[in-house]
Amino acid sequence: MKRFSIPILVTRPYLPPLDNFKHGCEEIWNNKWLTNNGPMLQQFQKELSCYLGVPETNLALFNNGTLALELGYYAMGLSGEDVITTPFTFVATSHALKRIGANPIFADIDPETMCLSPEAAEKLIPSRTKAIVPVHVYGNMCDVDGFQRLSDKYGVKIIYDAAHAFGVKSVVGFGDMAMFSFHPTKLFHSCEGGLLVFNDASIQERLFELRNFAIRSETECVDVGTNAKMNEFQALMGLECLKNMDELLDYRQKIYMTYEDAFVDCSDVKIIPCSQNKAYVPVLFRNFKIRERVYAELKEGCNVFSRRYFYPLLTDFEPYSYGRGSCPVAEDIASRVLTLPTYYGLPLEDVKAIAGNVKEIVRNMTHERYV
Ligand code: T4K
Repeated sequence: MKRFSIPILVTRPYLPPLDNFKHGCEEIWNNKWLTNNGPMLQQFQKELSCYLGVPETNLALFNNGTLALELGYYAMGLSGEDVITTPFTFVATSHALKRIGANPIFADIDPETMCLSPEAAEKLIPSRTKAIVPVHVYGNMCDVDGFQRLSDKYGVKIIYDAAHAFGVKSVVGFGDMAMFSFHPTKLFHSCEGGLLVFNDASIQERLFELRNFAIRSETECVDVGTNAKMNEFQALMGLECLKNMDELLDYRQKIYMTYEDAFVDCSDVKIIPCSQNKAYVPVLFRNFKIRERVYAELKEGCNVFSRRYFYPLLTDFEPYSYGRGSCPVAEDIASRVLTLPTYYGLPLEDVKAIAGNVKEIVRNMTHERYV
């Protein structure tokens, strides 16, 4: 097995050429404008509008994805309401609901896409359900038609947590709202950041107010808003990363294909099909014991830091106190999944070696009759 001399982390952020960033900093210096809707932020919003093909009136930027979600939920009137979501996601999806006083209700996932299943969600729609929050997990697109059908039938709002899906152009425009995270662990980032895209342009003003304490004018504060403003350095980082989006996507594709080729002859490691952006490389093992052993041996023996995204399930976390057995598919997947390192610049030779290590660990376990 190959032991790497420096740790291989599950992800590393892309960093644009330093000179470009410095050049942008000079502009910020000249402007003497650091945050509060500055020129870099406005430029970033413009470029995102072009990139996504969404009018500028239907976008709002925030200092991170979690606050973007929180304010998006709030602006959609979800406080105090029941909202159906998936347990197979990062805690931010449901924390943001809890923080505005909404009540997350967890439904099971689809075993192919790993996204919330519309059929499972429909079974839980009681009269009080106001919205559904599906997550495009790993960038895989949810059954958007299925959710649209639920929206039409029951009048529920659909808000997509698209934190992983920037670069998957086909997800844009579905539901009432979608949130993209620009955290550095994502394939595209702005140091920290979040973007809301929404159908109803009339809520943009409300979101702009909410991210700035809900201050409307020098003498008016109209709600309990917060500080969720993206600053100028974040916007600059976003602008510089956006210039390289095609290359970033291309490289992820190459990494994914390298893993795929490596696992083609290994029935004990199933690589999960992922959509265009290849934001993650999730693989499934036969059972929990194998997954845990691979995770530990990669770390201790190979200096490779994979992650168990998303284990434990949200339903296992203290603030949610949800019984086991309510989402059997999600419970099964969470116990067997592992996400392998992928990021711009990770040498393909290293990818082959990581895959080789995974296969060897699994093979050794099989020989030990450990499983
Ligand atoms: N919804 C979903 C479905 C999400 O997945 C997320 C975030 C959100 C909402 C909320 O969006 P944000 O508020 O974050 O914009 C990470 C990220 O912190 C989190 O953004 C992400 N999802 C989640 C899936 O993963 P951790 O706790 O795994 O991060 P951490 O610090 O362990 O970093 C992972 C690896 O990346 C480490 O090996 C170190 C490396 N790393 C990290 C950073 C920040 C670097 O090399 N450089 C860096 O700057 O949560």
